[in-house]
Amino acid sequence: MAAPIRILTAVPICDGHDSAINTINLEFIRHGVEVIYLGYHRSVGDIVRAAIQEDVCAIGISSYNGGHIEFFAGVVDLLRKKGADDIKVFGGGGGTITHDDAASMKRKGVDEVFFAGTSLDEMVKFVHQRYGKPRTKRPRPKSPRQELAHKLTEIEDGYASGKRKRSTRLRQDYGGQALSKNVRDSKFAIRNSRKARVIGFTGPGGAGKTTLIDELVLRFLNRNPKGRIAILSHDPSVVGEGALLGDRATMINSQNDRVFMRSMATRGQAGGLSPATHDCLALLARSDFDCVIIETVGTGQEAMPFQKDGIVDLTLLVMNPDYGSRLQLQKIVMLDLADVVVVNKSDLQRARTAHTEIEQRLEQNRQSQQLVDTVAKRHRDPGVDKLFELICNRG
Ligand code: B12
Ligand SMILES: Nc1nc2c(ncn2[C@@H]2O[C@H](COP(=O)(O)OP(=O)(O)OP(=O)(O)O)[C@@H](O)[C@H]2O)c(=O)[nH]1
Ligand SMILES: [Mg+2]
Repeated sequence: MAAPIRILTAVPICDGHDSAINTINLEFIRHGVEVIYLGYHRSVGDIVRAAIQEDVCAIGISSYNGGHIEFFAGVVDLLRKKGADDIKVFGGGGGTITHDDAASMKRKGVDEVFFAGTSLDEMVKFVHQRYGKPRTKRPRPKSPRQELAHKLTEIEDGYASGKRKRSTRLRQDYGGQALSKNVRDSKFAIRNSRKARVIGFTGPGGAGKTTLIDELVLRFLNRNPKGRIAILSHDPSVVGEGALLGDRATMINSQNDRVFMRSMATRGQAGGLSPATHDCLALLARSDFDCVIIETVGTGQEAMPFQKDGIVDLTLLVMNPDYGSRLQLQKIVMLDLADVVVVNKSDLQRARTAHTEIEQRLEQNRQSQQLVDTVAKRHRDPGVDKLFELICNRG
C-alpha cells in the first residue's frame, strides 16, 4: 500500500484566523491525508523548518490578515534557499486574496490559490492529483537535518509498502546492525556512534504530555547552549486513512533550530506507537542529538508502549488528576512500569487527592518510582523545574 500523502498546514504570523484551516484540515484527513498542523501565528522560518523536518509534500497556508503576496513568496524562497523546493506551496484566504494577487503569487512559485466559494471537494481533489504521486527522484539533501528527514520518510514508506517488517531485536537495531548500509554510512545522519538519551512520555489523551515536553525542551535549551534534541511525536490513525498530527500546534519553545521534531501517525498499530517507530527512534538515537524524546498517542489503561529491554532509557507516565477513582488506578498498567509518574494539571481541584492516591498506589510497587506534580501550562512552574532536575540526574 502506498504511504498516505503528508502535508503541513499553518496560518501566518500575526494572523489568528484558524477557523477555515481547521475545516480544511478535517476534510483532508477524512480523505486519507496526514495533516501536520503547525497552528496559527507562525513565521516563514517556523513553517519552512517544520516542513523540512516533517518532509511533507506540500505546505497549505491559510492567510486572512494581508501581506499574503510577500508571505507566500517568503515561504517559497526560503524552501528554495534550503534546497527543499520539492516541497510545494498552496493555500487560500477567502476574499482577502484577489485574482491579481493570486496571479502574482503563482508567478513567484506558489502552486495554487483557492478563492471564496471553492468547494472542499475541489481542494481534496487538487491535493490528491498534485501531491499523490510517489516522490521518486528526491533532490540531494543540502543539510544533515534534511537528510535525516528523508531517511525517516524512507523508513515510514518502507513499512507502509510492506517492504520493511518490524524488527524484534531492538537492542541490535540500536547498535546499527539492522540499519541499511546507506543509512549507516550516511555522511550526515550518523556522525558518530554516540548514544542519545531516550526519554519516553506516555499517558492519557490531553493529560498535557506535549505542553510538558515543550517546557522541558525550553529548560534543556537554556541549560545546554549547544545541546540538540529530537522529538518523535505520535497521533492515532487507521491503516490507509488520514490523521491530524497536531502536537506541533502546542509547541512554542520547540520551534528552534536545535530541536528536530517529527510527527508520526500510528497507521493502524495499537498501543500508542507506529510500526516504524522503533527504526525511526534507532536512527534518531544514533544521530547527533543529546536527547531524544518520544511521545505516544493518548493511551488507555492497558497500554505499555515502551518495552523494558527496549530503546527507551527513562519512561514517564503523565496523568491527569481526573482519572476516576482508586479503582481505576489499579487498572493502569503503566503505573507499574513507569520510572516517573507526573500528576500534571495540579492547578485543578482534584490534584491533591490524585497525588495521595497515586502515591499510595506506587508504594505498593516497592520500586524506586518517583512522583512529581506539575502545571505544564504555567511558565516557570516549580514542579516542571523539579521534574527537569530529576530527569537530568536520573541515569
Ligand atoms: C470568521 C472571521 C473572523 C473570526 C475568526 C475566527 C477564527 N478563529 O478563525 C474572528 C471574529 C475572531 C475574526 C477576527 C478578526 N478579523 Co476576521 N473575519 C472572519 C471572516 C468573517 C470569515 C473568514 C473565514 O473563516 N471564512 C471561512 C472560509 C472557510 O471560507 P473563505 O474565507 O471563503 O475561504 C475559502 C478559500 O479561500 C479556501 N481557503 C482558505 N484558507 C485556505 C487554506 C488552504 C490550505 C486551502 C487549500 C484553502 C483555503 O477555503 C474556502 C473555501 O471556499 C472574514 C470575512 C469574510 N467573509 O471572509 C473576516 C476577515 C478576514 N477578518 C478581518 C479582520 C480585519 C479581523 C480582525 C483584525 C478584526 C479586529 N479589528 O479585531 C480580527 C483579527 C483576528 C486575528 N487574531 O487575526 C478582515 C481582514 C481584512 C484584510 N485582510 O484586509 C476580514 C476580511 C473582514 C473584513 N471584510 O474586514 N475574524
Ligand atoms: N489546567 C491545565 N491545563 C493544562 C496543563 N498542561 C496542559 N494543559 C492543557 O491541556 C490541553 C492538552 O494539552 P496537550 O499538551 O496537548 O496534551 P497531550 O497529553 O499532549 O494530548 P494528546 O497528545 O492529544 O494526547 C491543552 O489545552 C493544554 O493547554 C496544566 O498544567 N493545567
Ligand atoms: Mg500531545
